[in-house]
Amino acid sequence: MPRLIAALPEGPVDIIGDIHGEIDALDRLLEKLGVDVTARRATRPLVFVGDLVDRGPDSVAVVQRVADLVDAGLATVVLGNHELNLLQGDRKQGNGWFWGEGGGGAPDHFTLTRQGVGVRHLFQSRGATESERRFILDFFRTLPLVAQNTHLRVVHAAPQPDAIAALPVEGDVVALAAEADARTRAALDALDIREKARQERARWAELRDYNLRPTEMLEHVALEAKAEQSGNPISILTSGLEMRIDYKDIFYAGGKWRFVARDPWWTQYGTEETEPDPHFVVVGHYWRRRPGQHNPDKADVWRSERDYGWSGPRERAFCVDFSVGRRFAERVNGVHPSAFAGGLAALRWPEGALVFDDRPDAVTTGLSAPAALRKG
Ligand SMILES: [Mn+2]
Repeated sequence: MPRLIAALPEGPVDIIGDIHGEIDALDRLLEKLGVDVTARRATRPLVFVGDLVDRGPDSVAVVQRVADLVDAGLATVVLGNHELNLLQGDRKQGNGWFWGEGGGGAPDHFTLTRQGVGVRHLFQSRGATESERRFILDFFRTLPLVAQNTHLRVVHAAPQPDAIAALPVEGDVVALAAEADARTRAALDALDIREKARQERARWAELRDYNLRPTEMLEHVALEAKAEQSGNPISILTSGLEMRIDYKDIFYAGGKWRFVARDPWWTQYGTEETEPDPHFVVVGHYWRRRPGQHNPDKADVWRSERDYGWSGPRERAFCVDFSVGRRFAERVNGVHPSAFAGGLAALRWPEGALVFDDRPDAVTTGLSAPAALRKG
């Protein structure tokens, strides 16, 4: 069984954001970082924050590339929610490639909104073969949930101390998540919340129809979603914390109407009154936008006071996911690659420089690294 908390080297590392099947972006970024894929050489260790797969053109190639780097001793990868979905056998929007094009039931579609109308499109992703599926699952089963050293902690979504403390040294992530979910379901059943949530969903076509926006707040759906998330340390680490939202803010995402949204833990990160977390923390998952690309939609949650800056009162939290996973939709919209809003980023630690696959120059994140790590 894999160790769930991996040790990172204490020196410089490059931390790479969510890739979502964008193999060309990954290869360009690796070249910029001085990684020679063929010779299996890198200038410094790499850390991947997870969400290697789904939505983009070739998730199989991305997993193969990253697995090669791990095999060569050059990289550490933490598990993201998209990897966890595949380990759990969960068919989700954007992961139909895993079951093979045309071989896994219904074709995998997504919905774009144009002038208030949902328009369906097919994902353009290469399908996996049977042997590729086995290889991918075998690789994902080896991945930890946390990677850290004295000063730096990397998880995919929320680095909640209680969730990390709840992890055994080694364990099967799928089994641990199932045990936690069973406990949560029993607690919700004792309050009859699951049955009431089921009835609420049934009134609204299981919440799947974009054109059927519920005209009421579904309180039990919200309660259930929040409890399922916060009762499961694996879910917290891989897909963050959730909070109930007001009815006016309900939104459609991932093929469903949503009554909870991502809880912005990073705005308070590092302010614990007792034993403050000593780590700087780097995550992915939050679809951060590059400056000038913000829009008022609800998925746009991660903002920083300065462009490319760190978050929280002590500026210790950083999201390195700059939404390269939006490129599949940008292509459908006819956006030229030179104008992609989303980019694949690497954060160079401890310098705090941010390198993009599609930008010539690195930008600074204004990181004030621990004194012990600073030169001079
Ligand atoms: Mn994610």
